[in-house]
Amino acid sequence: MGKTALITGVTGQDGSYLAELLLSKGYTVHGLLRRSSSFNTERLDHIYQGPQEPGRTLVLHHADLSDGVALVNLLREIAPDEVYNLGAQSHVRVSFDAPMYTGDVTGLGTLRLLEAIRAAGVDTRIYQASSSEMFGAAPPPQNERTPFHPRSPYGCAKVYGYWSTVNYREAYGLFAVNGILFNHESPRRGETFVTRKITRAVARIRAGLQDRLYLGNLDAVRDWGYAPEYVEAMWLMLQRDEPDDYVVATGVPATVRDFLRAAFAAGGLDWSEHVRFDPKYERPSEVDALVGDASKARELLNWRPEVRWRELAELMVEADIAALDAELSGARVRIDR
Ligand code: NDP
Ligand code: GDR
Repeated sequence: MGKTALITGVTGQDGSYLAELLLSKGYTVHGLLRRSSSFNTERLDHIYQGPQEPGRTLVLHHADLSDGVALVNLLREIAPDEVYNLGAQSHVRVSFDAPMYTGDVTGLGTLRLLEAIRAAGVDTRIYQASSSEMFGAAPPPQNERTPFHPRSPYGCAKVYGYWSTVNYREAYGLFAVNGILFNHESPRRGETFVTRKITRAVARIRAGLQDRLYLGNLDAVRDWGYAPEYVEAMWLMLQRDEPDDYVVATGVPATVRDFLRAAFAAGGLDWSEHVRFDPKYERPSEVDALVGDASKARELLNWRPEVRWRELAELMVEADIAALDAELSGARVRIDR
């Protein structure tokens, strides 16, 4: 019998890649789907299995991280071997506009899930999607021993989730781990995160659908990796004999301007002709530089990233150009890469 996993945030960038990975390993995957007035399963379309399909291995359930009782019921029903908590209000800029909501879903939501595991009495391992945003103002390189200094409501909520996860490990002996992941991107990245905003704009400018791209701070330094490689690290953490916390990063820094230049060049464009500044995209308090030291993950998980930021920019531009071409020619757009 294959294992069973529950993924919160299954409809997001990471959730879709993780679902694919677990299905390829023979898991039955259950995903938490939040109610939306429009379809929100686009990233799962290529692996979707309808409710009438016999013996299906991908099952979606309506629930929400703000609804603790629904989480207990779901855990009782599924009794998963592994839980991956990827659900969150994950946009840093938006967290300044909706701080309470972000605290509730991203912070307290983690505690609700941990408590639901206890209340349901299921024997499960849990992965918590912690973030390099917890380091905030702490200077790079950051590793598992770097003190946290979050700079946004999102970062604060993730610190709460991090320590709740550690606390449930220490207090109740739960196999609970934190993956402290640095920025990771892909053609499935949400359109309002800076990398995807840029690569999508490159495709649209080339096609004559847009001329200007408005951005905020171009000096921020980030450590961008490739999402499909990062979900492998999540899985590896839950296969260890002992629960622990790991930084996952490439260790290679680049500024937003570097990424911008590379992405526009990949599309045969000069970024300075199209990009304009809009203070709307600045944050009240910015995280200047995040560069991870993932030596622990390399040594203990044998995890190594292959794709670096420049190649990432190129592959994302290529994917956005292909998706737009398909859209303009009326073909159904697939996002199965
Ligand atoms: P996305 O924003 O792409 O996905 C977030 C997921 O959370 C979506 O499935 C979303 O559902 C779901 N969600 C939002 N609110 C709720 C709620 N109230 N209840 C249940 N589910 C909810 O994020 P990523 O895939 O990029 O990231 C996955 C996780 O990893 C997040 O927790 C993020 O904070 C964290 N992280 C991400 C990093 C990155 O660089 N990508 C780095 C470090 C940490 P819907 O589709 O309906 O909106
Ligand atoms: P981040 O990612 O805040 O690092 O959080 P994002 O892509 O939003 O910003 C990266 C940097 O780019 C600057 N920036 C802009 N950002 C956006 N979104 N839009 C703009 O127009 C723009 N112009 C400049 C930002 O100021 C910032 O410095 C991501 C999320 O996935 C989190 O959930 C995750 O935890 C962290 O990565 C690690």
